[in-house]
Amino acid sequence: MPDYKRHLVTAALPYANGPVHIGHLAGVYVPADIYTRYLRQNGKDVLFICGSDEHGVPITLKAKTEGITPQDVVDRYHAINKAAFADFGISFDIYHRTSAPIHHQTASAFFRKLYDDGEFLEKTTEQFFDEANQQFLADRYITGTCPHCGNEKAYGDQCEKCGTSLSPMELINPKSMLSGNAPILKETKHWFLPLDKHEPWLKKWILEDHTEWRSNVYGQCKSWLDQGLQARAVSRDLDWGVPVPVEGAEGKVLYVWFDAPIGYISATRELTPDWEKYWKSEDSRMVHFIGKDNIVFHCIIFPAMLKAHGEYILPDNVPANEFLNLEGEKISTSRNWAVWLHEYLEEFPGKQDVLRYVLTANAPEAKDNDFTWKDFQTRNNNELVAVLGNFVNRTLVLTQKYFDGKCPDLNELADYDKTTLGEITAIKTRVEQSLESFRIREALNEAMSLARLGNKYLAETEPWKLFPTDPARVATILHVSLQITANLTLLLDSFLPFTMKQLRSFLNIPEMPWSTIGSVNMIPSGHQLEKPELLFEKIEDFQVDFQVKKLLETKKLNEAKAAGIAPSKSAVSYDDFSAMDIRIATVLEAEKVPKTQKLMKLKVDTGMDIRTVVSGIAEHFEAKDLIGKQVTLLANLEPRMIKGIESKGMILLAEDNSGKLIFVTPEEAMPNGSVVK
Ligand code: B3M
Ligand code: ZN
Repeated sequence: MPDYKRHLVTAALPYANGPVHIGHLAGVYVPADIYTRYLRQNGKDVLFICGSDEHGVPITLKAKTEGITPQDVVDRYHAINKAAFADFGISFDIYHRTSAPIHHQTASAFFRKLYDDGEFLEKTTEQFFDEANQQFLADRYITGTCPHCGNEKAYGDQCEKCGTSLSPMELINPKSMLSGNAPILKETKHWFLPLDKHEPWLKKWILEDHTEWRSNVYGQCKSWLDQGLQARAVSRDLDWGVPVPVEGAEGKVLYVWFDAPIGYISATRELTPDWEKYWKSEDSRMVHFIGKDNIVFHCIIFPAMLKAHGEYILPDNVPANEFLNLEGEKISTSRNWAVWLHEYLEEFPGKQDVLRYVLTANAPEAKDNDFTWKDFQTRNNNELVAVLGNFVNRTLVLTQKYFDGKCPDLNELADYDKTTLGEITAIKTRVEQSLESFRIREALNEAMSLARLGNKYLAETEPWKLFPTDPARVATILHVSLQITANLTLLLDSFLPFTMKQLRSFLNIPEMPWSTIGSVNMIPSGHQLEKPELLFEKIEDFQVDFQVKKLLETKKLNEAKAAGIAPSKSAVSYDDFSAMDIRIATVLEAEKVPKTQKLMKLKVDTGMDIRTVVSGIAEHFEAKDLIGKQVTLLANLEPRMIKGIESKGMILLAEDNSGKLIFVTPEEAMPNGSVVK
């Protein structure tokens, strides 16, 4: 890369409509954090920018289902997600939010400049409108059948099944998410960004000048550009968002995908008065880390906006990851099919680096990948514990044992020692090459190769066998092993920041710059080490079995939900249950209650008494069919007056999800008054 003076690393702004999960971490935040930490290790001037995306229909829909305001929704999830990222060591310089006044102001001014410069088209078009709610139906307010794959639950902006981006008009059988009704068409005015006008330079910029972009990113851009770009609406008829700063635009806000990427700019403004240096000078380099569903917005639409504005730099690279699945299925917030970060931390306290490691080692860089708990356990036990942890622990424990925790002298170097130490620089170069071309999982594998090398070195030199006969040789072996360990703290720092910090404290060494790697004198002879502890511990079968069981329960619950089965109620005490007096009784007489649709008056023999019960079953049964029937009765329910009749007790019925009712009747005739328990 040319020598840039400063770096702007952005990570996609997650919608503040739910908590973040492992898919988010693996797709965007862990790789972005690794890359940024690497730049910082190299002494680069870098800003790492992120925040909550707080506008858009996902937020207002969530508010509506919960009966709270959109601001309540974003306040809640902004706080949760900000904390979750901090807990996992995602080292943002700022985690901002798009509901902040400085963002509204920045986005508004940006729009206004494009408007004043004549960069928009103004068009009146017909849009779907919900008459019952008197509201236009933007984006996710509308669902229908996807014209490409037949998915009946496609949204107005995208089909999540086949990934196609859609416009509401393309949906077959469109329905309002608000009323469930078919919408009508109504005219409304909006502003459009004429992407077709930008197509020629975008083609050159991406297809010719950025052939180094990842093939998934390049390929998606090429397919958009080959199809020909069209003008895109950048405003919506909604009441939540940044108001369109134009006279006569009441009730209209900026499209969320217009304001959200400007969120990177407003966050930088909030962070530093020097923000323009990062955004507006050619010797700054901008990199966007995103998920694959955001490619078009970051590679085509936002660059077109930036270019139209005229003062800003464009991204130099957009490393987009594919998706991470969980145990073979797409991660889904609504189906609760996810590993939530806050839950992970409760169940695996202190093991942030294990998750960072597994998500990086298995990162969905070139294709969708699967996270399984078995793989999580295997990677922890076979790689972190058995390779990295084992090498470091043996080195530190043997140094304590033989040399009182002081780095021993380097005596004569054998060829094997020299080739082993010589490998460090080669590994450093390979890690650099991988990181600089955003092959993060490959970089981790390269960095780990030094731990594997160290492990092999100890296994082959066997210092524990030599000590009685050749302590000078053991001193050299441990000296070499300590230099390898010190180099590991640098190579792995961006991947496993918590563990490497801990390891530095065991080694009693400060943070050092990346350029130190390869030095074989990071720990001088005689340097006093601290008492070590284990860096990693084994993950046992019961721990992963518990996680898998939790997912199976989720699956069962989702199936029940899909089948329309009522959700379970909260637990009651045994005493509450046994307080209910449930009896077998026989119907003696039955008649419909006059002037009602549903009510049936029954006279029943409970064995204890003959009593009247009013039951809402008249639409389901004929009175004459009930005489002589044995039923189950909640006998001690407080009596109630229903249509002037005193009803004592309640007859129990089973109801399926279509509303069909049947009596709960004993399998064989039972004496009236028999207790059900
Ligand atoms: N909030 C979409 C998403 O979370 C969107 C990203 C905005 S980045 C400017 O996938
Ligand atoms: Zn589809």
